Amino acid sequence: MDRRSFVSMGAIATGMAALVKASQSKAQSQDAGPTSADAGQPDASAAPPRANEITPGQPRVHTLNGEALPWRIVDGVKVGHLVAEEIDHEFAPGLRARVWGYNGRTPGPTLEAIEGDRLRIYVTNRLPEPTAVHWHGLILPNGMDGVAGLTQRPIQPGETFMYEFVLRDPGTFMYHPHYDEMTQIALGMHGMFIVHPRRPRGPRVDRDFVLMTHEWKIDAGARRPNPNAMADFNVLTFNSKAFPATEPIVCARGERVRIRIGNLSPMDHHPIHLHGLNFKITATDGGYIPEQAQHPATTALVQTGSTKVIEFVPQEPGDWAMHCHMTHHVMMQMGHNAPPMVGANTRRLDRRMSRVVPDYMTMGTTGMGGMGEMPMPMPENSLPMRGGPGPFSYIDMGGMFTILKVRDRVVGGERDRWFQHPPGTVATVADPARMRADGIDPDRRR
Ligand SMILES: [Cu+2]
Repeated sequence: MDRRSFVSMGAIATGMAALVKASQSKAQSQDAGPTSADAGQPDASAAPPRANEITPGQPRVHTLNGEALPWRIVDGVKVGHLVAEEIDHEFAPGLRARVWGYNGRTPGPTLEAIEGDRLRIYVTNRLPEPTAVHWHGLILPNGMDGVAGLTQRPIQPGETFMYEFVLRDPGTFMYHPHYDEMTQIALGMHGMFIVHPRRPRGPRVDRDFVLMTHEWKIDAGARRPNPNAMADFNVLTFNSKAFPATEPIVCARGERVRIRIGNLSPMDHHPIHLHGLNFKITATDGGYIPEQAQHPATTALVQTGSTKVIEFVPQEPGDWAMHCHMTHHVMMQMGHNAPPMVGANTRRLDRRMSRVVPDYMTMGTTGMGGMGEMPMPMPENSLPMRGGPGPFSYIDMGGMFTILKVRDRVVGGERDRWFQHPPGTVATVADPARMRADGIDPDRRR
């Protein structure tokens, strides 16, 4: 390890209380939920859908930390407008960056429509370079496929293109640029595209969530992500938010819940793991999986360039973790490049360093667990290594992490409340007398 690494670790070690405090106070109040837009008209041939249903029995999707694109109905056509533009985005309190997105957000608004609908989507390019929009997974006329150079000419800055097509197949799709993909997708241009079946398919669900995974390289203090990164992504997000800014998923036990997970990360697949239940993968961006072919799982591998739809009926109430199982994907900016310090004896170094840097302490010699909550100064515009406040202590996962809140009943306000554990159901420190009674030696060393 070189001297600069020590000094930078030392600088980290002297006091980031302000940032931790800010993220704690704002953690649960970020983004007061999606503003679900009126996404069009129901199937006229069926019984009318109820409030918040898009077809009878099918709830509108809930884009966590996001929203749906509003449609205007013109002569039976659903007309929408996407504006590709640079925006100022907050990943979590303490970290903002200039990114690229659609309609002021990343991911862009969720497109939600019904099988058989005719869509007319205007795309205005307010970027400094050309773009094009590809409708990932949809089968449509070749000239509407949005591949610059191959199926259309690029949309120049300032131009507006019109895409028009009929939604042949229901499913969970995505949209993203197909021009300078490396830059534009890395900078946040992507969105989910949900096509509901006109007639119900499979068991009806009570809740239907939309979640786009992504990875970014944002050097501490930088104003923009680095779109040229190929490795060392250091900000991992659900719907472009890092925990604790990720909106929790709230549902009641016994409800059937669907989560549609997409991945347009530049380089990585994300094994998304859920605690407290098992689920079945019911569909991909290629269509529905026949029920006989669905198998139970607790982790869904969402490859880059794909969607996975999972469905489950939670039975056990609680606050359950939902996260990418790649351990670096629940870390934040500071963790990945830290020198390996576990087991190092740094007393002499600490003594010498403290002569020049008061309160100096080398970090990480007993592991990295406590580093996210350390009161340390951070470079401006950066996030701690990971994590956020929890009901028992600091939660030392951040990034691609959120909480599934399963309740007996959903009455409102659950997203801001921690689970109340029934007495006697929380793991805690063992009583030595009880250990002895159970034949366990409390003084055992090895
Ligand atoms: Cu991941």
